[in-house]
Amino acid sequence: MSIYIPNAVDEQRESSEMMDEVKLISFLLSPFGRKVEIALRAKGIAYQVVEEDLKNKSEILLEANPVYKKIPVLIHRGRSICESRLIVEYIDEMWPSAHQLFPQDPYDRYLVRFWADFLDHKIRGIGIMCADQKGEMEIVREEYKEMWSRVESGVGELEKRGMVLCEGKRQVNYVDVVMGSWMPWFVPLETCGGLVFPSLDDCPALHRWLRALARNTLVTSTFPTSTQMMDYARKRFHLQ
Ligand SMILES: N[C@@H](CCC(=O)N[C@@H](CS)C(=O)NCC(=O)O)C(=O)O
Repeated sequence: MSIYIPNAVDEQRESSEMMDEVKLISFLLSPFGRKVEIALRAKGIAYQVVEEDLKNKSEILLEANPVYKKIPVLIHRGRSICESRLIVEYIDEMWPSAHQLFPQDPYDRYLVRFWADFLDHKIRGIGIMCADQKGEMEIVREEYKEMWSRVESGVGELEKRGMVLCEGKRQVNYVDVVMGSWMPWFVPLETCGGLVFPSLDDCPALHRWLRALARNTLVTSTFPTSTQMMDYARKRFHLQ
């Protein structure tokens, strides 16, 4: 179990709502769990992580998420909240006085949800196909390339509307939370899965975005070490 306490707790937010106990059932290498951690840190909320053994699921997890039996699960005020993107929405709405992850405008809200769904579904799907050698690898590699070119075309608009992180900024937005959660997987997808990440020339906006995220300690402080990541990835890709 580990406990995260933000460095600077904003005095205005040091109210009883902020002192509510927040527990997160998670797993260090999970992009879905990481998404919730980035969101909690971005909002400055103290929380406790209960690390789950996914090979031997605990009674706590099975009771907290009887439908999917998956991590992450957020426990707050004695209730469990499941599904990472829904948890992030809950966090943003539950602590409205802290930095807002979602934009206010309905079209902007739609846009960030659209790209968050796209990233989660595509990267997860491609990762599983790659790790479990499902399907023709040449097709999977093409799909990976196509996915990033779609993201490249979407980032431009998100950038213009101020909805993705720029160099030097600390406050992250909803799509940053989602993209940040997947970042530790990009190297293993190349080294273990044989996928090729697009070059700076092919996807300049994507590279700009990732560079800003990689320099943001709020995001990177949730990352596993590269040894932890690679050890896990080798097992997941059946390489040892
Ligand atoms: N859609 C879920 C996906 C969560 C998920 O796939 N969690 C994995 C860990 S990365 C899990 O708990 N796997 C255990 C299992 O499938 O039995 C979310 O966004 O929270």
